Amino acid sequence: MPPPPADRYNAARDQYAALGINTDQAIQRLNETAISLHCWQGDDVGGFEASDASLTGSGLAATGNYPGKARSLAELRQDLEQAYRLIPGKHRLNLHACYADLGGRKVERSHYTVAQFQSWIDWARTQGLGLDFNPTNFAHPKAADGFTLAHRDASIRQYWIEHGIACRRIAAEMGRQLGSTTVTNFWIPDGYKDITADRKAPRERLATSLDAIFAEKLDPRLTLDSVESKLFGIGSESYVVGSHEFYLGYAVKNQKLICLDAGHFHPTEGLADKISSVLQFTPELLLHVSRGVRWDSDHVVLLDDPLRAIAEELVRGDFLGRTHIGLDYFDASINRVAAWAIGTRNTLKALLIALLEPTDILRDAEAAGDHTTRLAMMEDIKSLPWAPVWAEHCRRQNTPLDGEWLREVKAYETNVLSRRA
Ligand code: RNT
Ligand code: ZN
Repeated sequence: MPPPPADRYNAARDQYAALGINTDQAIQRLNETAISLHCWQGDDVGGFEASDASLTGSGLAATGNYPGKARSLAELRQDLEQAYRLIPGKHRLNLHACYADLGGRKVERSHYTVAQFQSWIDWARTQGLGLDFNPTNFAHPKAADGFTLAHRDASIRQYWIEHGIACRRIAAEMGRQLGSTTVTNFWIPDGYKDITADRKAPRERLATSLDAIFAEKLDPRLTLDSVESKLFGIGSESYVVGSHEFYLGYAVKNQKLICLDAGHFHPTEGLADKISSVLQFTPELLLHVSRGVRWDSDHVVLLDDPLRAIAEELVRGDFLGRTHIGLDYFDASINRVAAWAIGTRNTLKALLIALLEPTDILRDAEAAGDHTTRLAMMEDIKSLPWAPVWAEHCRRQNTPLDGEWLREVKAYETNVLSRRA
């Protein structure tokens, strides 16, 4: 018979205590850390505007045809409620503008107001969730050629500028009504498939468009703006207007948040190493926790070394208070509720492991120039018993343990998802 869970937690607590780590404090700190779940995992980045526009031209592709995808706002909310039941702690929802509640009417994205998002705000309040927000500069006739804010046609730029302005106002109202700051993240697909003759002019146009969007001063307690770079996309392999250098410069100059997406860099480039650099010069940071695989930047997040390194940096640098953690991936080949649960639980596990790290031992070795001890201890720390602490956290939050939550997903699939023809 294995020891009962409480004994396993107590043994782990004592082992960590001997290293100067208080497991109850780590659980407490983890519980104060919100993850923003991305609504778009629930329906393969579709949204419910009932337009014919597809993801073509956006560089985004959700592959797979696993049954049961949400076909309406009501179904998406139902699936989210199920996902949140599988995740310990209170978290957030990250909405894209294409999830507007249009009530069957046609409203231009440039004319969206809080009216199209009031049902989301009301629902979020009942669920105790904060909201984050994103303008949707894709899946739209005016984005069909893959250019939006950097378009050479001023009228198309103007449309997307107005959409951006509208989204910031909506976000501020979300933040006000829910009493929780909404991060508004700007990502655009603009770029070229092949070798580009003029790399300068589109970047000049993007900077001017962003300046127009951000001209209105909004209360930072209600909404914060972030800008997200990308190395390349499908169809923008050779040139992306909003590169890392572009947005890092823009964010530093204008004191915006930079959004670092783990799938948006060269494959051997780690996001973890960027955190302590950008936070020297930007007020706060948004993370899109994701996993790149070859040319795809959006696989389900695993408890792998890159994720653990990100969490270690956030904790070691005391950056959690200045970092907004969002998820960004979409997999249509597996149960979509499970995809949310797997990625979010892994992100929380990585944070817990980092919160349980006896960092002082590593820093002392480093300061003494004893790099042998630093490396040896880092490796030994990997065997410390974080799993019983995670189980204790799940128990305290009344959330299913590892080995349990999947049964709930399977039951939900049988009772709900499989009935969606
Ligand atoms: C695209 C960016 C962006 C999107 C979402 C849907 O490469 O990562 O964050 O995934 O806006
Ligand atoms: Zn992203």
